[in-house]
Amino acid sequence: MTASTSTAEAPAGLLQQARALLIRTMTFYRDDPRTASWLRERLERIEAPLRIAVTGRVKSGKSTLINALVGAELAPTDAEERTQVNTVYQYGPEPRITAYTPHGAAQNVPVTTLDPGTIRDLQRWRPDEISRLVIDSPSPGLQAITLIETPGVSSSAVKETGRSALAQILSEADAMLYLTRHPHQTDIQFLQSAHELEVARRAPINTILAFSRADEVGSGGSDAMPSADRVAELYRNEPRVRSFAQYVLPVIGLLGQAAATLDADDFDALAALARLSSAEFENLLLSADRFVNSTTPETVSTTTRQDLLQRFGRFGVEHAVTLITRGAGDLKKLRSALLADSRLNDLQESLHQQFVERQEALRARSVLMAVEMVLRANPRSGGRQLRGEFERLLANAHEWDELRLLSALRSGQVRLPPHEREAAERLLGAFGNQRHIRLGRRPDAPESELSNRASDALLQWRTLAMDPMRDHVHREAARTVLRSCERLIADTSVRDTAG
Ligand SMILES: Nc1nc2c(ncn2[C@@H]2O[C@H](COP(=O)(O)OP(=O)(O)O)[C@@H](O)[C@H]2O)c(=O)[nH]1
Ligand SMILES: [Mg+2]
Repeated sequence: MTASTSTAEAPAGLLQQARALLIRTMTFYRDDPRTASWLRERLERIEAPLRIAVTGRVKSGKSTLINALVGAELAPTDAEERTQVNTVYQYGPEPRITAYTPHGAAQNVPVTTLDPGTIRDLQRWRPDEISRLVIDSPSPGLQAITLIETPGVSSSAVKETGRSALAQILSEADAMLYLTRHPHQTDIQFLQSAHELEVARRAPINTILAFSRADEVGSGGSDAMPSADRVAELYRNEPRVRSFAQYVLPVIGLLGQAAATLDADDFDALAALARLSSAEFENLLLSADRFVNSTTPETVSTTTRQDLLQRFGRFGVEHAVTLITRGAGDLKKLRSALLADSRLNDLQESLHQQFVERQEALRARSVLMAVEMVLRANPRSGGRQLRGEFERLLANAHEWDELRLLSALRSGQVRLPPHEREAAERLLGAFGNQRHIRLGRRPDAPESELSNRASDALLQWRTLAMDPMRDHVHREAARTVLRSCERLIADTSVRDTAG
């Protein structure tokens, strides 16, 4: 080992090794152009924004939530849509739509602006004509992540895993946001099938489960959200869900979409509605027709009403008006209240914590998954060495164990006394990946201080890992922290020999 391989950021090691293995696999299959170019595409993706698949059954609210996350109304949210087309929303300086056939031929669809109507028309093509749409949008919400809307999960799609368009697109995503209104057998089976590959089983670190349309829980209304929170808490502790999803939370995509697309005209219209008496307002909301065609208040036109109802939904209009009457007196205040109530803020934060901050480990996972798929689909004599390297990397992917343990500590699946838990989280990299942060020291701490601290931690966690009073799960957890300590010490030895 040389000094240049010593880095303070542990996960870089795994990604670099995975990348090197991908390149060797590419070389091994160089006389098979299809496989080689498929692998080259995966290699290039390492530098592109993280790819997150938004999945769930039909009408689970995928398109609506995508709009909320992007901050613009792009995805068509037709209640009746049953598209089989995968739609990729990615950052691009100019609006652009590219349509792909199942054979990979690309066609540019000329557009100057993006709107859900155009995308909807393209999604209606037959799957043998268009299998994928790639939408380039200059929305800032897409700079760090690419969002992929998959066709709705159905029980037949679950049975066809391995061949279906859905399985295909999932194998291309680094992480998954799975939406469900009420977890159903189909959801669980689907999540199970998505974890079929060896890599996926070894690294169940890439799934967030969202209870979507949470305003509709129970009888709906003001107690919907507390109920949704309780349901999420229940599922957070459900072992079957836990083994696939690292994080569970409720979300109201419709309110999030409203918040993300709210403008000054919307605010003025909603403020005018908020000035009505509560009896008048309730009367308006009795039906969509009444709301749209009414002339009270006169300042709000039919088109505006239609537009509000379409983007906010009945619940969204009512909620926004309530927020204004309770003091959300300007556009900014209303937007932030809607963001908070929709839980879009919480979702953004968990996407950031669980996915963006862990992207090296997730990308390593995707790269190894690609290698595994190729080795499985095109077995060849002479591939044994690659297979061996693959197995070794998998066995030593300590970064994934760290992430799994962190999620388990956060969810309460593994419980440690508070002081131990904090120490474990720090050593595992929860507060930052750099060596001095993991060791709880300042950036300018001398090497001797860091190595002493690492040795102390090592001794402490070795004792805990062998403590006969602890059960298997807790000794296993302590062993994972112990491995992290060993790596923090190993770093020192590299630096010592180099210096
Ligand atoms: N009440 C409510 N309705 C929602 C919410 N999210 C989506 N919807 C509605 O549910 C229907 C399906 O939404 P869509 O986003 O198209 O679902 P998809 O089929 O999963 O893409 C649409 O009519 C949406 O307006 C939500 O959070 N609350
Ligand atoms: Mg949709």
